Amino acid sequence: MTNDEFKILFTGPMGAGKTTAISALSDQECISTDVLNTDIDQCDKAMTTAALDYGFIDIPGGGVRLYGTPGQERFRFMWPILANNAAGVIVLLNGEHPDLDTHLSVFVDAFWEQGAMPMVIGVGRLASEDFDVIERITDILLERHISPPIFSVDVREKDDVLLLVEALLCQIEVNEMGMMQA
Ligand SMILES: Nc1nc2c(ncn2[C@@H]2O[C@H](COP(=O)(O)OP(=O)(O)OP(=O)(O)O)[C@@H](O)[C@H]2O)c(=O)[nH]1
Ligand SMILES: [Mg+2]
Repeated sequence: MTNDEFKILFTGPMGAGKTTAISALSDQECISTDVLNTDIDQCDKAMTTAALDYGFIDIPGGGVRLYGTPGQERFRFMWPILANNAAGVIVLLNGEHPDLDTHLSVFVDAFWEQGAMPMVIGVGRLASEDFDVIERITDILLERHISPPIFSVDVREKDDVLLLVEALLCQIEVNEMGMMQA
């Protein structure tokens, strides 16, 4: 990786839209490891990521490497492997899911344990006036003394995913400037 290349990670539960988000945004053909979904009880969709997703965004003088994790906890061993050298993490959630609060806790805690890296939360499938869910997420995070930016997004929309990445890159840059001054 050059100095102007960042690796960032998309994580979150099954069906939150990690694979969709990376393919919406990538400037190169994505690498996907989706296989037939045998966890229909967890999420009713045809395919699921068994190992990782990979995409790449070109930026002047460098690029952003986009990695996606599997969502199932049984593939959790992949999370720290993929988090290695990541500059930050985007946690995607399904705002309609009944286990939203548990998903938030599981994924935020898992990646915070890797070292307090810059984080952004993207919540999908929210009605535009659904501020209660965002407030609840904010409260759960404040209990952990963290306050990452939280956005309502449609992962199928490139601009929404780009907003998440830009918010994360801003945090990464601020962190790097802080480290240079220290
Ligand atoms: N109708 C609707 N579909 C959505 C919305 N957001 C995401 N989706 C769909 O939800 C699905 C998400 O699937 P994936 O991208 O495979 O999710 P994932 O997070 O990679 O899931 P795993 O790899 O199984 O962990 C896709 O079919 C998206 O098109 C939304 O706001 N509305
Ligand atoms: Mg996937």
